[in-house]
Amino acid sequence: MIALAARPFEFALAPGRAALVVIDMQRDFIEPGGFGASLGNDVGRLRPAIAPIAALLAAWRARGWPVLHTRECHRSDLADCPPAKRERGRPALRIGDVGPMGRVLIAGEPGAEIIPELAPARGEWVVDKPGKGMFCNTCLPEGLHARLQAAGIAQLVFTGVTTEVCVQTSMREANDRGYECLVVEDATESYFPEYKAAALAMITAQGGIVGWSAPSGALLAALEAAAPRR
Ligand code: TIU
Repeated sequence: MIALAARPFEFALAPGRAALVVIDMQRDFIEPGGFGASLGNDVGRLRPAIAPIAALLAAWRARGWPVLHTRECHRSDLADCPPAKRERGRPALRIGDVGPMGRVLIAGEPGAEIIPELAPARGEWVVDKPGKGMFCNTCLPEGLHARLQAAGIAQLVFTGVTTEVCVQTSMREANDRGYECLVVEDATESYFPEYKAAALAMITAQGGIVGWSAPSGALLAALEAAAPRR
């Protein structure tokens, strides 16, 4: 176990059994003209998470540890997109409409791709999810939980966007399935700094009711000290 100073108290990271989870670092959320922008958001606010996530990806890859990327996206026929989700917020562009990066939030379109800075490497898991949470109707028929269990993964280290929407939803789903969850404070961002702060506070409140949090610097330093690169 690797001891990591975290909130609300120390996190014991299990080498090789902790997957790095990168939530929805897609062009549709981070670049102008995509889904995030269509909801009226300032997409530039998410960019500070990119460099810390890249550093964590390098650390996980150097040790041969599991990495899982998610993408929020839908089938081209929208069969997996509830009408209530498509209409929500009266966006300028709805899911499935044609925008500057192709059809908004549709699998295979340029906007649904992960940004090039954080492109998945060969062998890494890429999970397409129709909802905000990573366990909702993913990796069917057996489901994501069964696949993670089969791979011996017991802990999930969360990064990505946005903190209070897809990161927090996925972390809560994972916590209820028995995973020990850590969110990396500077490797996640929100369009709303106050919602990011509130999400991190509510995750770690009550003795870590949903999980732990720590900055990437502390995590990377703990790994360097305790787990040599391959
Ligand atoms: N709108 C917003 O903050 N987030 C999402 O719709 N999806 C994710 O968080 N990935």
